[in-house]
Amino acid sequence: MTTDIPDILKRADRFLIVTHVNPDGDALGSMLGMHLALRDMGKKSWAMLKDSFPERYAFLPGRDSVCTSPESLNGRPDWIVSLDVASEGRISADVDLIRRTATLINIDHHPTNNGFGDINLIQTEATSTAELVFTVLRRAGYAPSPEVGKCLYTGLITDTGCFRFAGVNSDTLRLASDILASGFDSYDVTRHIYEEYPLRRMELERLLLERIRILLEGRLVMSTFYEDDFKRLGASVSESEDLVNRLRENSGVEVGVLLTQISDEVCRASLRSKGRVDVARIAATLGGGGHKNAAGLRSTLPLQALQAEIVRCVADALQ
Ligand SMILES: [Mn+2]
Repeated sequence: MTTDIPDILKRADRFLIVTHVNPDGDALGSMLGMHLALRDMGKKSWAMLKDSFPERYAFLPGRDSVCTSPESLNGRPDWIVSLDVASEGRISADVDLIRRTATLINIDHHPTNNGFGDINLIQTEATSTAELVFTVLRRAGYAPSPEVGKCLYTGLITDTGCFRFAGVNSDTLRLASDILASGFDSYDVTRHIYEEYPLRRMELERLLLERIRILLEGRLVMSTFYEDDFKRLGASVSESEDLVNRLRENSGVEVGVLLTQISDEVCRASLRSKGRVDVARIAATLGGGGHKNAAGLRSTLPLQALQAEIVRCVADALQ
């Protein structure tokens, strides 16, 4: 069996495309970009997502063709393509049954990815999984439609903070240029992502700033959301997705941490750094993962205990 991914995309048929729980722009853009491209190539392709599709990315082409459960697939995939997923348990789809007969291709850029696929393409230098999707599609002889371009561009700009985050280099911009050449309006993408927030997001931002705690002599900034905030504002946790970046914007701050109490039992923490602190390592010690400058975790520790653990880890890392 060949393990050359472009060759498989070219020759094989019947693909199921999946991504990670709590999907972000790279997850959704990569999934839909791959899915629509395979359909353009005349393949049978399904995209499956158990999470509800975030409103912020509802403009993405192909969103209406996303299935939510294996029962709704009208056929059996031979291949599962997992995109932007760091570990198998984080796939947002019930793939266990399909996995028994299908081959799993794992395409990702998280350094914590353990290579859980039967075939793995893990490139940690890539700033987004969307770039890897674009590259394998191009090697398979596919030139992106404007719809596919839009999806992949979404992944690229959201994972790089519009080309702002660490790791952006000439390859990133070259790929962005090639993706834009597919012929869609780039402002149509950025406007939907950054200038169409519901007003309730501003309320979330107000709470975020009201509750900041400046710790470790200004090198760590934390804030907290509670389950009740989302209920009261009619917002979803995913709408607070990138507010954590606000916490590391000030001079002297090395790490920003946003804690979210999702339920009585589960807290989520998003960690961002902008220098020497490797937050992926901190997240990993608490059961999560991610990148050096952006990581996350879910924990069953009580909020106060989780917060204390994180402060201790950041203090250690700053030593
Ligand atoms: Mn990503």
